[in-house]
Amino acid sequence: MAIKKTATRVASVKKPAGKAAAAKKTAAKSAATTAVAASKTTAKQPILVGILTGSPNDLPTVVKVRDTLSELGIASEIVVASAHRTPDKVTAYIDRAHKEGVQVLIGCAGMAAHLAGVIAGHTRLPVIGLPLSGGVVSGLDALLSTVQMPPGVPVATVAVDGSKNAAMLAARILALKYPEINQALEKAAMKERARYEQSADEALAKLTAR
Ligand code: C2R
Repeated sequence: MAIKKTATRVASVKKPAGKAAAAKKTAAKSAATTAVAASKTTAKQPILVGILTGSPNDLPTVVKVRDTLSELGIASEIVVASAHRTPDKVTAYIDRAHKEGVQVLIGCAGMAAHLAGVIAGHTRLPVIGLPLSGGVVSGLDALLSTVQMPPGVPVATVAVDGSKNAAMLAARILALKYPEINQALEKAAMKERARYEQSADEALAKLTAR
């Protein structure tokens, strides 16, 4: 599979209707709308990673997952959907992801972060959990909610706000199947090592000059 060009789709949850009754009435329609909206993009290569996040307010952190995947040549899509607020959208997306060949799912959420766990309950695909900071305990709530899954329903949980590692872990899973992604990871590791060694040399040179 060619993975040179990357593309990312972004689908968001529609704003809830003003009144609760109206919101309930449109719930099923809304779930379908999310799936259709995401499919209308011009992605040229298959989306391999689905990134779900619980709130539009999470996007500044979550977009870094997409960007890291993109640097590795992996196409992904971001969907704003919540296990608490729009559970129908979460399951509708998972169904579509299965049909369209998405291979890894990443659930990102802060506070009472049940999203990744709910995703893992609805799929056999590998699920990565990205706990997000915010709230009164700076992400510890999200970390524990994401990592403490019951036996048999694993969520591979990365650090609080660990966007880069969520992407790198997804890439490592995909690299088992796609040699191009393995090569991209090798290249990224070499680049990172060079950056690290150069910064160490510079820091030590400054100390010597003092
Ligand atoms: P708002 O900023 O929208 O009020 O959300 C979101 O990820 C966000 O970090 C506050 C926080 O609630 C989180 N959230 C969850 C879930 N849905 C939203 N933990 C979920 O389904 O687990």
